[in-house]
Amino acid sequence: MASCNYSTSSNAAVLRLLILCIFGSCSAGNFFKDFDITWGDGRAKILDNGKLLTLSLDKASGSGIQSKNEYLFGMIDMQLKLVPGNSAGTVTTYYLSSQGPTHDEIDFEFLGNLSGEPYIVHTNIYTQGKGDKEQQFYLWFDPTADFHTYSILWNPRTIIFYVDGTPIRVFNNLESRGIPFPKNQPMRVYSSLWNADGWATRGGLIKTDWSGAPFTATLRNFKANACVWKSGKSDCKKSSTKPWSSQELDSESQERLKWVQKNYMVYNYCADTKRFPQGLPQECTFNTTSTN
Ligand SMILES: *[C@@H]1O[C@H](CO)[C@@H](O)[C@H](O)[C@H]1NC(C)=O
Ligand SMILES: CC(=O)N[C@H]1CO[C@H](CO)[C@@H](O)[C@@H]1O
Repeated sequence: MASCNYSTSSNAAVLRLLILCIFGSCSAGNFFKDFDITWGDGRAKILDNGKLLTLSLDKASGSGIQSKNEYLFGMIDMQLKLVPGNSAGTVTTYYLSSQGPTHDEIDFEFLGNLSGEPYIVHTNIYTQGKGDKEQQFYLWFDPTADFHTYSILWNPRTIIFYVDGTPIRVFNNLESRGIPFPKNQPMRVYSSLWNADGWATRGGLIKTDWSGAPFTATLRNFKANACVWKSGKSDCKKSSTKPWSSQELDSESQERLKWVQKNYMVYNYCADTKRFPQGLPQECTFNTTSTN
């Protein structure tokens, strides 16, 4: 990230950030600096000098934010602590998206559940306006008990979804085989909490229990090791290679990915032959672990 203009009142905090920035790890996200609250009429709140952000949902409305910057490629991290207790019917989102009818999008959506029942992490990728590439996972921990890091690696070769550094999904660039890949449209980072009880929990069978409202999800430590798109161009120099810009899965990560896909995958569009009676989408013929 290019600059560090924190609007905090504490001199000590400013000094600490300045030192962090000078030594090259200017990564302490500040929601005042990095995000705009875009909807929800006061239901999204930035707290603790910009270190925390809460999204809330009640019967009248949810809430949402979007990043001030647009990015074209990067490693984007956010820590989230999801709606605790009975979160059935609620959806917390964290995603990248460009705009318009042929937009690109890389989605994490967290589908709530009854108390003690597992959340589902729903992922999808849109290229040029077309999605239909859902994969869903359970988590190997309770995502409401603490913060966990959800990351999107996006470079010209691949998109990798990570949970606490463990890859859960890979979508490789297969343009050479005629499959579109998001790589020309800069995207913003979005997050929101909204009611989706028409489909979210057990396919819509379980409705939101509004007696538990307001529902709250908390975000912190946004980090964009990313190329910022400004006035029609990227602030990353072609020649400078960032670690994430060519990152792919090493063999250890591939093993982790296989472990997740074997033990925690709930749904894979590439296995849904009923949904695609004319044949699975083309990218599914290349495998979803190593090559896709
Ligand atoms: C909610 O819990 C039920 C029962 O364990 C499970 O079948 C479902 O996949 C869980 N998650 C969602 C989002 O429905
Ligand atoms: C995760 C995944 O989609 N794996 C598939 C890889 O390809 C083999 C053979 O086509 C499938 O059986 C797996 O399901």
